[in-house]
Amino acid sequence: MNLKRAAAVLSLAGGIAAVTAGTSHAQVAMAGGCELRVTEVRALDLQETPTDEIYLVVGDERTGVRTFTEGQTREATEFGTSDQITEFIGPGGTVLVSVVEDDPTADTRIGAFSVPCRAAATQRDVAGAGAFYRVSYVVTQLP
Ligand SMILES: [Ca+2]
Ligand SMILES: [Ca+2]
Repeated sequence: MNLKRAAAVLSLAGGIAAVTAGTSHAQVAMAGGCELRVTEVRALDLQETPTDEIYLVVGDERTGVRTFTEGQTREATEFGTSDQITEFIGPGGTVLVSVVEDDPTADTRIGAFSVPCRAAATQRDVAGAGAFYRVSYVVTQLP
């Protein structure tokens, strides 16, 4: 095989690979990754009385602290900036969301859950240290 022909074959192979990837919806969706946005936090059972001081850790971002009374629901936007409550999830990756109760000395970690790169609008229960929280979130697949 001469070089010119080899180049033509390689080019053809590359073209086929590109078309194959283009027709596979799953691969295209994976390629862009996902955006996770926390939307709402609800206190079903407090860790302390009369209020909890709660912050979230979304990926590598920590939000501000907000107080909760039992049964209270807060929009995630109340916790801080858009950057603090959204996080990029790499293709095939996951992002950890933690619910933490703020204390003067050592904070109380109520629990955490892992969010995969898969389109969803759902909620997860986070229970621990005598407390019970419900976190709602949306995962959007990026183009
Ligand atoms: Ca506290
Ligand atoms: Ca505590």
